[in-house]
Amino acid sequence: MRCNRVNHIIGLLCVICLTLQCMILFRNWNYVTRDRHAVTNATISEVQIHVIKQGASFNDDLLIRMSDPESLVYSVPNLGKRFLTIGIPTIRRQNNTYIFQTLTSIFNKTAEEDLREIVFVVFLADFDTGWKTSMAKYLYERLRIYIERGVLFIINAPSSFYPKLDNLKTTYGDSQDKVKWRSKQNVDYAYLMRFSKNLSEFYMQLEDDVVASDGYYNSIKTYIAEQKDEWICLEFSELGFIGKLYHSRDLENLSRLILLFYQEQPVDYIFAYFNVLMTQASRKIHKPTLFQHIGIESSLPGKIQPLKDRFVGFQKKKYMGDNPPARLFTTMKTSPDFPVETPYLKSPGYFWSHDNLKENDTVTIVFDNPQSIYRAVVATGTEQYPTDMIYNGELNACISLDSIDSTSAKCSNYVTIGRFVDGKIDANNISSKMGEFKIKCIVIRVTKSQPFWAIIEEIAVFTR
Ligand SMILES: *[C@@H]1O[C@H](CO)[C@@H](O)[C@H](O)[C@H]1NC(C)=O
Ligand SMILES: *[C@@H]1O[C@H](CO)[C@@H](O)[C@H](O)[C@H]1NC(C)=O
Ligand SMILES: *[C@@H]1O[C@H](CO)[C@@H](O)[C@H](O)[C@H]1NC(C)=O
Ligand SMILES: *[C@@H]1O[C@H](CO)[C@@H](O)[C@H](O)[C@H]1NC(C)=O
Ligand SMILES: *[C@@H]1O[C@H](CO)[C@@H](O)[C@H](O)[C@H]1NC(C)=O
Ligand SMILES: *[C@@H]1O[C@H](CO)[C@@H](O)[C@H](O)[C@H]1NC(C)=O
Ligand SMILES: CC(=O)N[C@H]1CO[C@H](CO)[C@@H](O)[C@@H]1O
Repeated sequence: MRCNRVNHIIGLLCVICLTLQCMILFRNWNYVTRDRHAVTNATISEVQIHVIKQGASFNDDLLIRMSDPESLVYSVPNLGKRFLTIGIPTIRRQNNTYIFQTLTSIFNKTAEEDLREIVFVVFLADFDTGWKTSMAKYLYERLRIYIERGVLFIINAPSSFYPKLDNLKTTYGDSQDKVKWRSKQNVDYAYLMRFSKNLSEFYMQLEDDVVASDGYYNSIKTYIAEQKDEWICLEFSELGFIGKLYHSRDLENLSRLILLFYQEQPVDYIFAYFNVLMTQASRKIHKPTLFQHIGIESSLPGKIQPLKDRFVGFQKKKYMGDNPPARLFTTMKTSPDFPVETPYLKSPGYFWSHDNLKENDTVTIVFDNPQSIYRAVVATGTEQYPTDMIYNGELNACISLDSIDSTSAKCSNYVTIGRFVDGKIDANNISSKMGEFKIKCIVIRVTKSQPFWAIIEEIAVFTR
């Protein structure tokens, strides 16, 4: 009896095991076929490329086919493999459209001869066929010359490429709406990358609401050529997934990783993980960055996004002090991208306090050797962010250094040599105030808290 029951239980276990195994097998099979499916359908891009090779002409026929959601939009003559593909996904926004402005800005900044080395792929990634059709028409009418020359591709994706976008896992405490938005965005990127993987040697991701800076293409080429070590990703914007450049040979794998975690992670995390997985440990950001956000309205309905890329357009230093060797410290919050030393250096760049300023926050400059100084200038705010100033603060020249370690320094016995007026201190005649004493440190001190951050663009010290 007992034996029988044991057998019975074992039998039951076996059935359960088999079922489980089947389920796993089925899941895998399902996964594989789905993936295969995606890959086969992604070879629609190859169909596209095939059409390109046939040198399809541009007529209303293509426009009409556009209204078929499964078809691709405008094909172009094949110009052979190019140097750079710039991929731009775009979807419908409630009130604004930036894509046209983005494209005209970029075309305007691209020299005629460079257009032969670049291909732009605009991916109409909305599910709304009506919008896609009218947007394709709109772009075609205005940018026809680029389309016909094979510089601009306008594509869309078959809806079958998209995995499920409902009842997604919610991660990072995001709402279901936001998870859906960012998951779809992931799939958009994956599609665009697969489409683009064989068009050129390099691929750069852009958004539909950016403007390019002058000479962006030469800066990109130069930065690529300057790389001595192996690299995976070069960045030309510090924001989100803008201005990230890859070898096209890595696109297939990156696209897979994005699809694998499309529910769990926003794309700006996935790309960072990809770089690390591919053993690029630190970010390689070209400064100044080359692309500036213009979009205030995010493509997530109702979300306003006044974020600007703070590296764009670093100005040359104005005052160019003697700036003897020194170490700089601050009590303000810093980020690795905007170190406190930057305003003291001769090269362009600035210090951006990553937080509000509190009373008695300081930036301390400790000279390696005591100095005789006749003038000191501190300029805050920038041409682009003129209001990001220090509003209330003073500049003190100290003759004693009490303590110093790797993170902070304490100076004392000071004379106040200037106060901020309109975000600037220009202290002259310092020598007359200091007499025979040499200066060990100068300290910028905030005298009144302000509920927003500040930028220090330049610190210039003139010595006798
Ligand atoms: C860019 O725009 C400026 C001002 O409208 C114009 O003068 C210039 O010729 C344009 N350049 C190109 C390459 O389109
Ligand atoms: C990629 O492009 C090269 C040259 O243009 C071509 O020989 C190759 O077949 C293409 N591969 C795919 C997968 O389309
Ligand atoms: C990436 O993709 C290529 C080509 O499909 C493959 O050979 C390679 O092993 C993949 N993995 C990595 C880590 O590059
Ligand atoms: C879009 O416009 C409508 C009507 O003018 C307005 O109610 C809505 O707030 C706007 N949405 C955004 C994101 O600006
Ligand atoms: C700032 O420093 C001054 C002078 O040392 C002191 O009187 C004041 O209480 C300090 N304020 C804060 C908020 O710590
Ligand atoms: C600097 O000091 C000298 C002599 O003390 C004086 O003549 C001159 O006016 C001062 N300049 C300024 C800008 O304060
Ligand atoms: C839209 C589309 O082409 N879908 C196809 C994707 O690939 C599978 C398998 O080859 C086809 O059955 C679909 O029709």
